Amino acid sequence: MLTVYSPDHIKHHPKGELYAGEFVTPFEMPRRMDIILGRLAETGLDEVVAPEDHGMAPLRRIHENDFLEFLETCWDQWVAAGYSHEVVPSVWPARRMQQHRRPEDIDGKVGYYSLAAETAICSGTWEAARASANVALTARKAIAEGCDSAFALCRPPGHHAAADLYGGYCFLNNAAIAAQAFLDDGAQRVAILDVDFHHGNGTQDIFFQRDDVLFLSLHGDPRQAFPSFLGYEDETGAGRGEGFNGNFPLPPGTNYGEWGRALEIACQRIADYGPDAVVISLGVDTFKEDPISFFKLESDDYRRYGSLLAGLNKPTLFVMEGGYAVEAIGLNTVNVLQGFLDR
Ligand code: Q9C
Ligand code: ZN
Repeated sequence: MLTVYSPDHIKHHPKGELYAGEFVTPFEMPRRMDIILGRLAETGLDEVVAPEDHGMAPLRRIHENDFLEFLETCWDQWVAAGYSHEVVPSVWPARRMQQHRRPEDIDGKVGYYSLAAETAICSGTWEAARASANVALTARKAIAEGCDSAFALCRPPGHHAAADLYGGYCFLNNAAIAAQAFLDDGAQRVAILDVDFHHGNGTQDIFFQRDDVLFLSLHGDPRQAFPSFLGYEDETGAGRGEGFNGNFPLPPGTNYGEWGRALEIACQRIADYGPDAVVISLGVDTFKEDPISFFKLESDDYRRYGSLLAGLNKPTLFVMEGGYAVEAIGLNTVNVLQGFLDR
């Protein structure tokens, strides 16, 4: 399986993440990529290529222009305001405030475009986010040109980013951008299956009113886990999108037995939908040793569900999302790909 990877991810290297009331070394760190690349090499899955630049047009298909301009200029505006540390939001349009006012100062703008405070922006964040989207688009193109599957080794991840919101370590929604590119290239229907521990709130929001993308997500119940305010079972889509969104919120301690049953239901729904391509938002923060999550998957389970995904028998794009048990992230991620290739 072809892997697409860009070393430009390293340009996003915030020093701090606001966690439990203090700034800690971010869980979403550059080293994650080194461990995955190492495991790909060890297993002989070492066909790794650099992305092509796909320009701004495919990003504009998913994200608002003003949001893209904000991401591009945020760091410079922050510095121009006299700030020298990383960009961290501190104010939001809360209930009964004016949701649609556009503040002019950078603190106001950061609050307007963010959904959480853990994700710091540094000088190279925009370049890294763009490279990550190009990784997804290049892997997508490899499938359009005949590959059965491809692995977009994206960093930063994307599934929490909405059309005009960043947060949860995400800036551009790589999976959504790739799914839209499949459609713009002639696909009639695309399914996105999000197996990251966290609900893919951004992807859900982007496609909620559409029937040309089926979005399904297995995740920690939002009653108990980030992103806390989306990912409930009753979110089934709206308008012509009614019935084309599916959430599987699962409780603390969920192991492969329960998780795998939800996955089988999700796979059946995808088979019934009959998509031209499947995009997997591949997070391995479902692992039992993940430091910020509460599922109990073991390393062998990743192989098992990789083969389940192969059973869909569709062109499949894997897009890297989360996974913070860094020493095990290579084994677990590549196990999914190996399980898929072994059938
Ligand atoms: N107490 C992704 O996996 N913080 N993002 C959670 C837990 C944010 C995860 C705090 C987690 C974001 C792509
Ligand atoms: Zn996650």
